[in-house]
Amino acid sequence: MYRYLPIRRINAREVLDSRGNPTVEVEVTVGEGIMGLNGYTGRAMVPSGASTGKFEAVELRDREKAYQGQGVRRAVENVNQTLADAVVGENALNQIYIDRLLAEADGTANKENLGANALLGVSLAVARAAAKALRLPLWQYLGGCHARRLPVPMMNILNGGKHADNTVDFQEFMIMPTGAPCFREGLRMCAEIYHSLKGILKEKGLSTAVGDEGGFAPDIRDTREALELILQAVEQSGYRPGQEIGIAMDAAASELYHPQKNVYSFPGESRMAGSKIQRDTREMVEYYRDLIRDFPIVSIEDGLQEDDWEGWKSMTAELGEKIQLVGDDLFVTNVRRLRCGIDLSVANAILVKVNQIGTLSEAMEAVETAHRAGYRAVISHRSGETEDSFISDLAVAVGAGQIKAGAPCRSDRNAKYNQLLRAEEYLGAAAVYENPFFSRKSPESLR
Ligand code: 2PG
Ligand code: MG
Repeated sequence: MYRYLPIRRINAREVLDSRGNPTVEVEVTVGEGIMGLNGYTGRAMVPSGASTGKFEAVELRDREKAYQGQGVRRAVENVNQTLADAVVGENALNQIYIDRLLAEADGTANKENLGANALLGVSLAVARAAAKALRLPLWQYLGGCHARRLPVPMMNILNGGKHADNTVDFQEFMIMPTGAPCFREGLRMCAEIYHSLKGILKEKGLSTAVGDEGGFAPDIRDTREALELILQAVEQSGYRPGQEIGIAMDAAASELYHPQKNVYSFPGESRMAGSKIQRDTREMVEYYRDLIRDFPIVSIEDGLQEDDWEGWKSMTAELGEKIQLVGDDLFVTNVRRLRCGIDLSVANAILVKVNQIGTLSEAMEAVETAHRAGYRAVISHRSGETEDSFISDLAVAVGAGQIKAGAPCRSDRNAKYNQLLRAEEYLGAAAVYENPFFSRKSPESLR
């Protein structure tokens, strides 16, 4: 029988994220009985990026004195008033319709009116409340009875770029336990490698301070040195690079790009070398080609900047058969931009960040669109996170097969991994964990 689970009450508040910045937390109560009796409350917290793509949905900040302008009181008010008016009384089980109502209440394409942070808090909390009312784990509610795939972690153990104050120019260096037999073992391998890396850095007299996502942030020469240190850590932990552990990078190239000169600058590498180092688009692609030749790299995210469709096209033609090319700032979890990329044969995977688009349904639609075109989807955290582990449930629900959730350090990151441990245990023998690159086909060959 068709079931109607009305949203009874919505309440938002300002809380703190992992960087000490305010963010939106929303509680949604649903229930068929008289409010407070048969009610179920779902809660969600909104993450926040530092290297944000310019096409992302807008995060509303107060720009007042409190929190040096970073307050989200207006977004909180928008939840408590406008968005509550829009969805209270509506059926929480109809997530797509709820999300549409939220987007309509905002009325803009990029959610700048009420704020994507306001909309997302409600959208996620509605799903949580619905799952609770049905007494289902969130991943099972979102993904149904066939959801069973645990993602391979894309674990960032060395930080640079906008996420740290060191000389590493690329933002993230990640390990992927592609050869692990299950998620739990993969997580263990990554944590061991993380600790080995710490020992190696210490031994070399390098800093073991961490960046925003918990990865180490030493002052080292360049990308090659970062990759060598990681390989050393992998081997010291007793694992074979390339077989059990693959390497992924997020260049976050939009942050390095200078539109006036049409080049990518490498300020850290320049500082260490004592001379100015920059690369144009062609040189960037050649740089990646050489790195892929010399290191077991399986995935590069945002290798070029967010506006360079032509550059991306030739990078994909050159490297797309060899490795995964992930569009983050390029696609911003936006189906319109993703479709454009698919038409142009640009990239072969999308990074999915729920707050880049502002509602759960739109993020799920992005995954669906990617999969239908033979693209992969990587579910991702933001550099500013909270204890909310929604993305872990989402990764299992959509069978993404990959999750980017930072280092095994700091509870905001481990909350994601710990939730996946629970999901794997709950699934038992039904759980699936596989190398996502095992049956890799280029987008062309799939069309
Ligand atoms: C990225 C993300 C997450 P941020 O670029 O992929 O790692 O960083 O949240 O700062 O955009
Ligand atoms: Mg990125």
